[in-house]
Amino acid sequence: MAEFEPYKNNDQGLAVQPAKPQLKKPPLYKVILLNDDFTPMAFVIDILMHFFGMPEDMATRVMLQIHTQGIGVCGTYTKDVAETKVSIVNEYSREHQHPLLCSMEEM
Ligand code: TYC
Repeated sequence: MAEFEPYKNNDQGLAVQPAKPQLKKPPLYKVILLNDDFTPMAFVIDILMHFFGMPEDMATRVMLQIHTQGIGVCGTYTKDVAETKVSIVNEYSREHQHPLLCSMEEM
């Protein structure tokens, strides 16, 4: 067998294709809120500010959009983060006896 010689071209004429990067970007998920007839508007604004980091004016606009169109996006996150937001928001709403529904969708 041929000896391996450091500092020499040891590929014996073989063409070697460089490996493609194996990392794909993780899929993103939209966290959404659904409209209902009972949750107070102020409660929804509070959720958008405190769990989704929106300033009050943006939280108010998003709440009104959900109120008029039925659904709205609170943010986009990786799967684990989206799942955590959904369960924290739903738990918080139940604790306060509101029927507000938070859910997620793959983008
Ligand atoms: N429709 C509710 C009301 O009139 C307000 C509301 C907004 C509820 C957004 C849920 O995701 C929601 N009090």
